[in-house]
Amino acid sequence: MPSDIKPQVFTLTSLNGVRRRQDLGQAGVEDMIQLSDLNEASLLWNLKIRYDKELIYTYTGSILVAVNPYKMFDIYGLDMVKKYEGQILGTLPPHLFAIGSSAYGHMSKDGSSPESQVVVISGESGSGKTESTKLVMQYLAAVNKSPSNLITEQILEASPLLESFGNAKTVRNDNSSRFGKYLEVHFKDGVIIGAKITEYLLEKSRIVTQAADERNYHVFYEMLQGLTSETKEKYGLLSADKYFYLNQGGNCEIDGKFDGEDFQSLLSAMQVLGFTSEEQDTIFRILASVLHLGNVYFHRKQLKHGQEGVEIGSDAEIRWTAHLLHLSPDGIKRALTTKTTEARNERVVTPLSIDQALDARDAFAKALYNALFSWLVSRINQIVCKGTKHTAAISILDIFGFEDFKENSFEQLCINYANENLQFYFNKHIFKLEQQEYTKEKIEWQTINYTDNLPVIHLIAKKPVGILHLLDDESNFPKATDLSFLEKCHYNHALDELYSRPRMSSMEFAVKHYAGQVWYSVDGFLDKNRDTLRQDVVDLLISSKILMVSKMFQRVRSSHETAKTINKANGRFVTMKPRTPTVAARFHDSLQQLLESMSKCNPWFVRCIKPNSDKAPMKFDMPIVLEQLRYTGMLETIRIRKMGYPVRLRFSQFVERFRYLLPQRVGGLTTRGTPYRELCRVILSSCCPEAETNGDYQLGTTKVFLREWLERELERERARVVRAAAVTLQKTVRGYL
Ligand code: AOV
Ligand code: MG
Repeated sequence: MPSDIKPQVFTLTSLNGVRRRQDLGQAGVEDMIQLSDLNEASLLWNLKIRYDKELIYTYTGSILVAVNPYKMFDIYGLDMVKKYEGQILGTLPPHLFAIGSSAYGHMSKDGSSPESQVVVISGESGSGKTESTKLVMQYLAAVNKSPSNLITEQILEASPLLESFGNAKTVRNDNSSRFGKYLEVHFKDGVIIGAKITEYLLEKSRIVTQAADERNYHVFYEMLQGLTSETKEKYGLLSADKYFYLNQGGNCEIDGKFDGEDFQSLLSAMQVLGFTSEEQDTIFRILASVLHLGNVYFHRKQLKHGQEGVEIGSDAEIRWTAHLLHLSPDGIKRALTTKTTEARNERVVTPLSIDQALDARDAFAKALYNALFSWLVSRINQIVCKGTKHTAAISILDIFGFEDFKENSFEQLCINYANENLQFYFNKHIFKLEQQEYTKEKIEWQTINYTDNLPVIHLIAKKPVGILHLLDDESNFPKATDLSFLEKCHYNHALDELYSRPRMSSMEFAVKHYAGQVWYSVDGFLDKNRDTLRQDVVDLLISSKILMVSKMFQRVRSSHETAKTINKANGRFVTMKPRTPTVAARFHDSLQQLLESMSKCNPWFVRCIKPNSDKAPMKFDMPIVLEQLRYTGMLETIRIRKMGYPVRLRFSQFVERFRYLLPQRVGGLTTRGTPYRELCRVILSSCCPEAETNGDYQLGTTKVFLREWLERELERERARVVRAAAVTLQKTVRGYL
């Protein structure tokens, strides 16, 4: 729970009062739109009753609410896959597999062209997004009847592999995703034929620093536990506590995680994905080099002309890095102690101060790890993204959840900004588009209000003075500092009630996010956003005799070069100074692209809830859950799903799908020539006469609007009629034979 959110005054008497009004039974209600008393207490109480009965899933219409049990239940086996396969959502108890099954069913609905689906999984850090993503993927893999199992196996193995490299222990979550992931699973004729992974903003600072009680990326610890002593010797490796980049959190182990065993799983994942032994060797060489670099230290050194420089205190680490990456040791030394720049075709070498040298060392290590991570993602894509054209896709979005630490930096601002966008996407689908459609189609409707978070998105990213734009302006201005950036923020947003400045003169600002207020410390914002990698360092790494390393940095160089702009001025081409886009600009663009691809899909929402802040199994902390229900707008969501008409079909589409339910003659007329709108009414009133009196559907100007239960009823009836017709046909055919 965000630290600034005070536990609400919350008494059980109010809960008991609710219980007396509506009897929720032994196991609560499966779908919260069945709650007759719509208030916070009743939905909280319902989730609690269910959670205590180990029922972690609950519906709000077709939206799945999942409360993290922090304990594995035996509910994800093949028997469950079979049980949920092909079932209409809501027929069986709420489950993640029902979401998988519905997404699959909607993608390949017969009679219509396949439509891509997206499963959007949201929730704060530690609420269960990554676990849910893997379970949905497992479901899709299990029902998919692919002729080759290898590709599905490879897609499945890609998740734990990327987790090793992109997840780490934080104080919120022992397996926290430090990158965002959009997994697109490609289908052709209902069968998995490939996949594509897009990654978003791996947290780089973790490679060189970790807060107390946190760790670096899992893979380092797994490698050190799992490699044989001979192999470790080959890479010059010791135990984790010996490395500065691994021991800053104070504890190199995680309760209940077995790094050595996980290393074996990592190796077998690489095997399944078909990584060659050279590739594996290079991966370990890079990881080992990062660790060696982290132990490099410097001494101050007096140079000629009174200049101050540094010399390296630990030659052994330099030699190991050079040996492992096939680089020149002098080249590495030069890169860590001096800076080479080119001005008017002249090379200028400047000595670094001790702080600059430490920064250069860290930048080197971060560049290596980050390039390795990008390489991994593109290598996996090369393997699983086959050339065959797919007809539709089911995508699963699993990003880093909203977070608020004791100290928050640039990374948290980006993470929380991504979550704001996700919340906006949810609101847009559930409230905005929905109600716009009602108005457009002129159906009777009383507007339901919700908290629109667009003002926060504007505060962070709107041109020209959104916080990230001010940051970009300052980043492109050599004399700017973190303080000048902060002053610009204070100046431009002083009157915005979503923005706060500190009472003392600390280097902070706060943003009131949808999920609570977060204070950001601006120290390091400019450097992190510029994220410049010196050209001489890139050149050095390109000179590596290991082709894979050299190629990784050729890619880095070419991404810098594409950023060069050529301007036509006075009839002449002028090459502008290359300007690499900042981290914020790239992240913003990639988020826009993500939202753009998601907008082409039919969405399914999973709202993960974190039940306590102690990572403790089966502990349901009421104020913590209530806070999440509040900020995700759960009450309003239930209200709109209860009163609204989330299912809508064009009249013709509806008649096409449910024509089997049409009585032969309509009021003495044949169906031919009757308008589609009228046919819809006939089908609905003959099938579900009570639906009309209850207002469970409405006919708009071009579409029919249904409550979810009614669609379910119609689908069931349709399946029954189709089945009966098939049986009759079979009998007739047999009669002829
Ligand atoms: P997150 O993805 O939402 O956080 P995870 O999916 O990593 O959260 O879940 C955190 C931990 O909760 C897992 O490591 C499991 O121990 C446990 N857990 C989650 N879902 C289940 C489940 N369905 N059954 C059993 N245990 C579960 V972050 O990535 O930090 O935002 O950036
Ligand atoms: Mg995660």
